[in-house]
Amino acid sequence: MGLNIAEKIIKAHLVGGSMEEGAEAALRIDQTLTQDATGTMAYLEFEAMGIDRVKTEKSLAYIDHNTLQSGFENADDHRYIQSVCRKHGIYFSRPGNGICHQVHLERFGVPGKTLLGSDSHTPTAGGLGMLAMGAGGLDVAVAMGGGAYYINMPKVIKVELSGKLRPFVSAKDVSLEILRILSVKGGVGRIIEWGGEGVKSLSVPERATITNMGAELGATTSIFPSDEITRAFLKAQGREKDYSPVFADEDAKYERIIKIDLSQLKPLIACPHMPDKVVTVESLKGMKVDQVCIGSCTNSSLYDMLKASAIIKGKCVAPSVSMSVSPGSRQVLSMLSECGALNNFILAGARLLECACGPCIGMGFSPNSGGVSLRTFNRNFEGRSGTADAKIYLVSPETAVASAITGEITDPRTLGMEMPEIKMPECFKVDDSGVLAPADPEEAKSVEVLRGPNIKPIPEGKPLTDTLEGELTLKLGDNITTDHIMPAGAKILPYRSNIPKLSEFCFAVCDKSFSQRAKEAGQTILVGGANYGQGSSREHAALVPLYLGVRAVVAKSFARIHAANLINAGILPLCFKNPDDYDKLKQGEKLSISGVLEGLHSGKMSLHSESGDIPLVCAFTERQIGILKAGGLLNYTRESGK
Ligand code: MIC
Ligand code: SF4
Repeated sequence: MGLNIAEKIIKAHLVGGSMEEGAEAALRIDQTLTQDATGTMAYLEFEAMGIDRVKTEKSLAYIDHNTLQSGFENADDHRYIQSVCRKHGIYFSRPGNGICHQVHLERFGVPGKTLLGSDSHTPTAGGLGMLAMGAGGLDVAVAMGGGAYYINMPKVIKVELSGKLRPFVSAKDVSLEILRILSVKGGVGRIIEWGGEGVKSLSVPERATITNMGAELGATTSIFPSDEITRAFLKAQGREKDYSPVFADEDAKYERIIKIDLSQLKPLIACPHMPDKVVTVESLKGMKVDQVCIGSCTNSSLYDMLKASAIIKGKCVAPSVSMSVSPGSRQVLSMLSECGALNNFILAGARLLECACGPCIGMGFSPNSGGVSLRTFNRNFEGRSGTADAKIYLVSPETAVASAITGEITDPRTLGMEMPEIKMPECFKVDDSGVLAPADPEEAKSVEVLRGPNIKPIPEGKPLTDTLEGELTLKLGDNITTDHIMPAGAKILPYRSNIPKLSEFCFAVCDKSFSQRAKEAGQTILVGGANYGQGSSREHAALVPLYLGVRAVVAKSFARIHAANLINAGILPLCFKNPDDYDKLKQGEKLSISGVLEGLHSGKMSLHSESGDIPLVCAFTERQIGILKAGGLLNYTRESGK
């Protein structure tokens, strides 16, 4: 029987486990990436493992999230990461060099290889035909040390594209269309494989926009074939040698095939506060807009910037709108500047931000109170922009610029202009001086790791006991994101390497008193709804609850990366056997879970509540049971030497 793309790459990297559906597969990881907001923790964990030099083909550390530097903390963390990289064999992408996913696509991604990144949008590199997955920092640290990465063998959905996008409709609209079809839960336990005749009309950066937002579907990853278009992109980046074809066999099997005719798509928009609340742009026509942002790892390629620049050329940003542009990389910025396209933004009155995540993670440029902000980004979770009551809408660069010009939500097809033809250069400007190579192994011995005072010890999990007791200090609803659990933003992100300080903000979006109450309770059992922990890969959303005494989370279902992070931290993720039992529990009551040690194996435990006993279920692999019993992956790795 033929194989699909995902199966082919998994098969070539399988070092343990099995490829049978639902079974655990252990994968060899060729490349890793970290960014600074998750990187400090990942490198502290790597150091704690006591390995001298990374064992991957290439590992990179990018500085792109915490770049505001309103105090010493971020700058200290950057220096720490730079020195760790030099010492342990990791390439260091300097602040200003660009957003990790954009730079990785341009300069380092290789078709057919595996990439593990401590950021949920790592699947962006799937646009190149790479099997690229997001994970918590500890999993990435283990992979850097040569350890396998474990996934539950996902089902593979194929999206078959036909036709060609019409003017003013773009790859972002394809991302939004699949979110409309599948929802933010639709990709859980699945890989999304893109194929069909329509892929031939999509460039690598357009494909990357689509694989990037597979993270919002909850998918393990998303992937395109590697074909002549991939070869042309790599050639234009001066690295045709990295090309190899990657494609599915004719008779490959899929769980399901979804068909999308690109020529039928219209400009789409995701409404507050979920990326799957998708409607047509024309249906919101005329709504007043306060802010427009172009950039983020979803839409900051040269192609996106050139399109936006060509539309705004000779026009002005409406007086009521504040518009920002953040090119995705130094390569994009420098090419925009050389060809004059940057000037169109400047003359139009847009504000130029650095090549970094910026407003996407609330690092500056927060909207006004109650403001309507149109962003070419991938997430519009409540409060993420830094303004609690802002309304964030996700759109394509075309829709963003059209709306910036008119001051209201505008379907770009109604601007009354022809879509200008975008000529992509035959060769990108290649200058890798923003990426510093590590010291050679001999020299590395004398490299000193520079630690600032903001770096505090990592909380350690406790070995599991047969009975767990805790107060239900917080009862949460469906689709709780990691931005709810551990908010980000300019004020909080500087404490990513200081868990005690970070803990003050845990769940602050839902309940400001949680942190204090959890500390007072000593031990907590949290209760959540469906898709608990969706969104980012930040392991802080597990480490901080661990620090605050959370021993278990009982929910209707979990998002993949967060469930893995909870296990790695030694916190039990358990599901209701009957989802309706969720309604029986009350915030503030005392809970206990019995039969824990046996239940890890049998998959059954019992939750004792004021309204009686509630059956719980779980399905852990032997390795996960070992991790949980040891009180987390760090303890487990130390104990077992794995
Ligand atoms: C995000 O987009 O939410 C982030 C910030 O990039 C996170 C990582 C983090 O929280 O540091 C992610 O996507 O994993
Ligand atoms: Fe950065 Fe936003 Fe992309 Fe996360 S989603 S990596 S914050 S640009």
